[in-house]
Amino acid sequence: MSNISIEDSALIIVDMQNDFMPGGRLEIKDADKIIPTINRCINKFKAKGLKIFATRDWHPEDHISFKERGGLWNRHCVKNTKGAEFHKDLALNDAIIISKGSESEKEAYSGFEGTELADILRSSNVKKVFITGVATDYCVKNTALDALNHKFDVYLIIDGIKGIKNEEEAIREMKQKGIKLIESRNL
Ligand code: VGL
Ligand code: ZN
Repeated sequence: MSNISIEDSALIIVDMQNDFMPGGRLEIKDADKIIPTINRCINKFKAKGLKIFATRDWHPEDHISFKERGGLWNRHCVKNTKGAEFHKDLALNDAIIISKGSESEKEAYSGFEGTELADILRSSNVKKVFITGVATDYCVKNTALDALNHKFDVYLIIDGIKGIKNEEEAIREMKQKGIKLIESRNL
């Protein structure tokens, strides 16, 4: 595949937080291994003066997605805790941070849910979004599908994502719905 133009694009890095990394409260196997790839993507976007967004799960202590509230997950990414911080090796510096899932009673797997992400992208004249991060089968998928709903052209950077358990199926679904797959080396 030839390199594609990223002039009207933004990079969205999903939930690269300590609790989702090996040793974290909701660890995803090998989630830290995609960091060098993501950092290379950051450099490419930065070199072109393009916007970089980093979403983060930013939950209150009693979030509805936690097991003690009948949800699916161990308590994770509680705002202002170490577990909610971005992995230290991620070269985020001037990324725009988008916090989600910060209301106790609302699930928010997508970076577009209850945030200003769509407005900022639109006012920056972004047409294409490139998505990396975790988890492929939850927040990455929901963010990517929401980006499609908001009429952006959506690319999934396939060597820059990691899933919890249904990664293949999630990728198939995204592809079938119109999301394009790209390798970071073709950026
Ligand atoms: C996520 C489970 C719970 C994710 C967030 O970032 O994919 N997964 N909260
Ligand atoms: Zn969460």
